[in-house]
This record gives sequence, C-alpha cells and structure tokens, in this order.
Amino acid sequence: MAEDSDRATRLEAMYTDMAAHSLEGLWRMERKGPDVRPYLWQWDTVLRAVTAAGEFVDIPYPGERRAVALVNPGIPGALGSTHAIYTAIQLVRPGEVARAHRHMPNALRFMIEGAGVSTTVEGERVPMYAGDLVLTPNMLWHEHRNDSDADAVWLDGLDSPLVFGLAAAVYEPFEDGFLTETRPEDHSGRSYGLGTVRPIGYEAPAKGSPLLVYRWTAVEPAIQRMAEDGADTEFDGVSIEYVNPGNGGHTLSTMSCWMTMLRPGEHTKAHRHTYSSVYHVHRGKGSTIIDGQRFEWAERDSFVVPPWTWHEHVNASDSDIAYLFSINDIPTLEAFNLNREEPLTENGGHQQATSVFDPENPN
Ligand code: GTQ
Repeated sequence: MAEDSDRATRLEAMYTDMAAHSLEGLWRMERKGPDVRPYLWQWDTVLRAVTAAGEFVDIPYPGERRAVALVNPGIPGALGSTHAIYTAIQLVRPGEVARAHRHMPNALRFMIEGAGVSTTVEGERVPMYAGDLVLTPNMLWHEHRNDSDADAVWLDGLDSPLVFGLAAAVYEPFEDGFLTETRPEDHSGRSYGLGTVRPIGYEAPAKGSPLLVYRWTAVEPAIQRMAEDGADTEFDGVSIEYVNPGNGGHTLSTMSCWMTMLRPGEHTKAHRHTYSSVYHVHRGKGSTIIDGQRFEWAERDSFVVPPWTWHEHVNASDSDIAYLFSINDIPTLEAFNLNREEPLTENGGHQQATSVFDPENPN
C-alpha cells in the first residue's frame, strides 16, 4: 500500500518535472493534424461582406489589400481555407490602386468580375478579364489597379498558411510610390502564352513561372477540344492543369491550379487524396459530396475539399457545362513524397449522401 502511493507520488513528480522543463511523454501526446473541415461559402454571402467592406474600409496603406478571407472554421487561427491554402475575395473599387508589396508566399488571382483592371508584376502590367488566372510568383512586387468605373472582384489564392507554418513569411511593402512599367504590357503572355514555343534569351522576372497570365478565352476552347476528343478522368471530369510553360511543371512551386469541366449530367466517381483543394465555381450548378455530406454549389460559390476525404462531383444540369476552378497543394506534397490517393471501391465508387450542408446554418 505504502509502496503504491509512493509510486503514484513519484509518477506525478515525473510529469511535473517534465512539464516544468518543456518535455512530454510521447505516450500522452495527441498526434493529429489540423482539423480542416469541408465547407462552402455562397457567393451572395461573400459579396455582401465584400461590398460592406468596400463601403467602410479604404484599402489599408501601405501594401495591404481589401480582401475578405474564406477561413476554414476548423482552423480559425490559421487564416486559411485549408491548412495550406488561403483564399479570399478582393475588391478594388473604381480609381483605386492597391499599392505594391512583395512577400514569400506565392499568390494567384482568378478574375471574377471587372474590365479595365490590371495587376502590375515587376514592371509588367497584366490586364485581367473574367475567368483569367494571373500569377504572382513569390517575392515579385505586385500592385493592383482599377482604371474602370465599375468594381473589380477576384479570388486570391496564396500558400500563406504553409509559409507561415514554415516561419518563412518575409514581407515588404513598396515605400516608393507606384511601380514603374519596364516591360511591354502583357509581355509574359505575348512571349510564353502559346505554351509550345519559348523565346530564346527571355529573362523571367524571378525563379517562378515565366508566364503570368492564362486567358480564359484560350483555356475554354482548349478544354472543349479535349472533351470533344473524349478526354476523361474518373474522378475529375475533363480537367486541365495550368502548367508552367518554362519547365512543364506545376503552376507554382507550392500550389497548382486546375480547371475542371463537368459535362451536362456528369457524376464523377469518389476518391480521396492527401492534397487539399479549394474550388471556385466559374460556371454552372451542381453538388460535391464530401464524406457523405452534400455541398450544393452555384456560380461563384467556393468550397473546400479537405485532405483524405472522399469526394465526388455532380453537374446538376442536363444541358449546361459546369466549370470548377481549383487550387491544390499537390506540388508541396510531391516535393516531400507525401502524395497518396485512393479510389472508393464500394458501391460502384459512389458515396451515400446522408446529409446536406446548410450554408445558413453551417456550423
Ligand atoms: O493581392 O497581394 O488576399 O498579398 C492576401 C495577401 C491578397 C495581394 C490577399 C496579399 C494579396
């Protein structure tokens, strides 16, 4: 008896001593990753928030942005839509300039609405139109301007949660007014936009992709040709990756972007993988079943497929194509040999949807 209580006292003393010196027994540690939840943001709700921000919030100076982040409710402190990918809707009002800055996170924009709007990246002005993808590879100065008389809104995508996690998030505001244009407008697109030829002697602005913009007017017919020729994936409809035409690699060093076409009535099979994706509905109406829960989406909604969750997509229309733009962290996982994928084998590869996500009552 006395021996038992002596043992209990010494055990407690062991844990107290450990705790006092920042030590912990592995057998007591909870080992799990961030709680990345599936989630969906309806466009009406996001636009309401962004429009109100346009009324109340000037673009903070210097270097900041009027962006409303889509924050995963499972990891509220991480300021990401997933543990690896941040997305936000940014508003630039007529006549405004979001002044230049540069940072370690890679950034990209998927243009939603506006014309007469541009991002200047390292002295090259890139005009942006709906459906275009514009890149800001890391540590390049970038500045946004709206020279039109209508609001411009786009989806921002950054790898900032990953870069913050690696404590490598260097950030610098540009203190010297506006960027000066040192290259012709759209120079990278004019030089690299064809994808199959590259200019000899071209100097890319930095280590990242030499191409800063992918035009929807070129991407849409390309996907349509592939679909006509019978292109298909089991799990992702007809999908293309936006490639780096300099080396044939992924869109950016940490993130890759895809456009997925779901043909009228298409219902893909379910799979799961270690990469996470943030989707933005470019066109159409449908749903994605994630771990048995149905997420119904329409144009301009955004939603999250967390790592290692079963998911399958459905185009709800029998007459119209749906287009889903997405950002994933495949390049990061591949770099560390962490990519893994599994098909669902039961039930013909389809899940049973047992609940429907309610955007008005999401949590
Ligand atoms: O436009 O450069 O939503 O640096 C967050 C960080 C946008 C941008 C964001 C950024 C930007």
